[in-house]
Amino acid sequence: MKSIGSGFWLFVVLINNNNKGIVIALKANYFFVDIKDKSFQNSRLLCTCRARLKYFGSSICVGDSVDLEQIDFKNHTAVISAIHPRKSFISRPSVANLSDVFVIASFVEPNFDPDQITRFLIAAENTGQKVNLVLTKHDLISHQRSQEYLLRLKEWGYSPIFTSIKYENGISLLLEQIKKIKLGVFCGPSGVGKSSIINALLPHECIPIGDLSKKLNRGKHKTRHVELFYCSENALIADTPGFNKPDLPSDPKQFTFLFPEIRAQLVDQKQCKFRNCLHLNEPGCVISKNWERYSFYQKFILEMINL
Ligand SMILES: Nc1nc2c(ncn2[C@@H]2O[C@H](COP(=O)(O)OP(=O)(O)OP(=O)(O)O)[C@@H](O)[C@H]2O)c(=O)[nH]1
Ligand SMILES: [Mg+2]
Ligand SMILES: [Zn+2]
Repeated sequence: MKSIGSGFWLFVVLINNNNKGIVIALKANYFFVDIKDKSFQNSRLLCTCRARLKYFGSSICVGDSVDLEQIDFKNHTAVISAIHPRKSFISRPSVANLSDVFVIASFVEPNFDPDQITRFLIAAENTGQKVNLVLTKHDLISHQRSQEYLLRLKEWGYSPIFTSIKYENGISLLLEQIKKIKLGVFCGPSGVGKSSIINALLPHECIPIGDLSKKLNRGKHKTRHVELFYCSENALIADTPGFNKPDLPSDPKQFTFLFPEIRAQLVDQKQCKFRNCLHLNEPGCVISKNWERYSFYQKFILEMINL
């Protein structure tokens, strides 16, 4: 076998010297950044940042790829000196360089709310990255109801994964999927079980989980910060704080592409008469209005136009 030349080792040393890390979490005014140390092991450093370091006006966030200086591996500290260009971004929760969004909803406790979950799906689709749908608390509903949900969500254009941390349903399937990605973001309402799933996926983690407010049938906003966790050497998943109502994108023209039901109808060169058709009541519109979420689509578009 041919031996590896000295040029290769020089190249490896140069890569290791570029002091590039990934932001894992933000707490108070500090950043936790992972960087490969001299033995190529991940080393987590507590970092401050040069004053006023921003990326197109937005602050450093979890998932950002950053350059470090003044690295002190002994005391695990460093200073962030630059932010690398972002390949993708979701603004709420703020995460950079994501490759996948996992919208997490529960069948019950809190009840599946199609309007709310559609808003989460739209925000996820708006990132331009792959969107996955996970429904939790499978143990709390009958098999027959879950099959009805499966058919319904397929009509929405998604192939959901159903999970239960009680019976560990769907957990290994989800883990297999997550191991193949680069950086996935879990987002969804409070109390649906985002942190519980990460604990089930990664038994060495022990993320605090919250109770449900029985009166409101909602979570109590247990997770307060975005944080990345390793699902394999190269796959990261972000746990995020739950919230109730994601904002809609502001441009109605872009909005039409955020529904898989519309995208599926526009294949095979099928086109509406007008290029900027909003698929409301325009003449020559080829989009069928006979699908469950069309009423949400119509309502959201009118909401945007009237803003
Ligand atoms: N029965 C059942 N309960 C679950 C399941 N997954 C989570 N829970 C419960 O749901 C509650 C909320 O779980 P969390 O993991 O804290 O929810 P979260 O989505 O992280 O909530 P926030 O951090 O507030 O956004 C806890 O009481 C969990 O025990 C499940 O699969 N089945
Ligand atoms: Mg949580
Ligand atoms: Zn149309």
